[in-house]
Amino acid sequence: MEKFKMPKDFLWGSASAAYQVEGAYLEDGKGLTNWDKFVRIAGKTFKGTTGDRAVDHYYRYKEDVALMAEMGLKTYRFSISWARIIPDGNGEINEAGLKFYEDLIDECIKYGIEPMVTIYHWDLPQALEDEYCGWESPKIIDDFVKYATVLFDRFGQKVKYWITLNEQNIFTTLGWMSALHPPGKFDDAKTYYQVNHHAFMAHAKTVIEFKKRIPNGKIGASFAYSPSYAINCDPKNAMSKMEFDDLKNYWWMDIYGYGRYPKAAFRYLEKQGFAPQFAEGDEEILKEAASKVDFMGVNYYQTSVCEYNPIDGVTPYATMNTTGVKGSGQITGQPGLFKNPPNPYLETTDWDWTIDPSGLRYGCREITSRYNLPIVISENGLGAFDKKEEDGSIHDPYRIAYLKAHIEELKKAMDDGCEVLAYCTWSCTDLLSWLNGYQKRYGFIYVDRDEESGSMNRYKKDSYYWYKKVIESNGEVL
Ligand code: BGP
Repeated sequence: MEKFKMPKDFLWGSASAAYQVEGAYLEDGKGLTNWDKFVRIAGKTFKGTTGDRAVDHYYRYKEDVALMAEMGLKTYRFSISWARIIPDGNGEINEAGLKFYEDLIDECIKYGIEPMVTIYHWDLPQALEDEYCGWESPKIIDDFVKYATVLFDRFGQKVKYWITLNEQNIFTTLGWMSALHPPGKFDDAKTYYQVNHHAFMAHAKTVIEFKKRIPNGKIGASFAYSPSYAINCDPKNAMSKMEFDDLKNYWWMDIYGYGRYPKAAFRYLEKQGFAPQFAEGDEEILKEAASKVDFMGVNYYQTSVCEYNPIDGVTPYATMNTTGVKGSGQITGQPGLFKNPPNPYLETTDWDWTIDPSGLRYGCREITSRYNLPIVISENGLGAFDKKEEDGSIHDPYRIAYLKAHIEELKKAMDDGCEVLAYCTWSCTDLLSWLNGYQKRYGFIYVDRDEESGSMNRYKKDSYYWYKKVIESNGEVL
């Protein structure tokens, strides 16, 4: 057998999100978003950090894209802020907002970088929150499709790759279960599943609309996938893995891939009184969209260990490590079903995220077996403290080691037969980490700013030069 080689058109990329990089939160007619409001509630983010200025990408996008081009990036995944396009969510279109993204897209294309657009990466026009509680109302479905359609009509000829929703599982879980994201609700399971159903419908109708308008484009959702392992072969722990997968993974991926909820999880929620309500026609729409998606988008950071959790055991509500003090995060779980203890075989980051490169292969294999869909790795990366030396260099061998190990496993997955179209690291420049401030850095490019201020100047880290070689050699030199 010949040694495996990455396909020639493989999309080596990097990803960001509007709120985390752009700044300019009040410029050029942009409406306020749920995040603009949420970060102003005392105690919600690390040291009260906001994305008001973020890393100034709104003004420095040309410099950033030039740096990406020099690195050889084949694709840049970024998100569009709904409130720049339609400031109040469902009213007038703001030409200045469209113009900003058009310029960004053109800048990418100028260098041969394939733009990959995320339609929604968590920043919702606050006006929709005020008008009808945002995702809690089915009204959002048509407003979302309308917004997406504006984007398709304007950018559809230039942008081939589209992602409907970024990590629906995360923004809904943190938004309605643990109050860590807007709208900051706690333990509201009934609303949580209904909110998810609305988000699924918005995704599905958007996919269907997209295919009518841009039949040659590619579209899918990006899911925060945590593949799971049972802690051991005790049958009750094996069962806990099954419960975890149904409720935490397949609940989302089965809708994207099959257009239906996993049966046992749905039954469990029915018994609890939390199952979502369907409107007439929803079932067919979900199925139709699933038959039309082009890929499963995967944001991969870590795997989970599953162990039986007694009914009086740990809950989904626990302290999250947002400070970078190792070991300050707590174990979570679903009473009566599963809990997720640490994996004794694996290291963790300073923010207690498990480092498991082989989990990427494992997850790709699972998706391929279960859904037989191509895969876009839309995020993967290491959040770490970085230090800029006197001479402006940044030595981040830990990030290189992390990415190298993950790419090696990705290649194995592809050699196993998984069709992977793209690999986007999180992130290209340093950026705002939603709850963890600016000290948790992910980029190849260091941005000189901390929680308070900074020059915003860009500096190349060692990993920048390393990824350039990876891309140049199409993954041969790691
Ligand atoms: C994903 C999000 C990204 C990004 C990343 C890193 O969940 O899609 O927006 O933030 O995780 O997470 P964090 O910033 O919490 O370290």
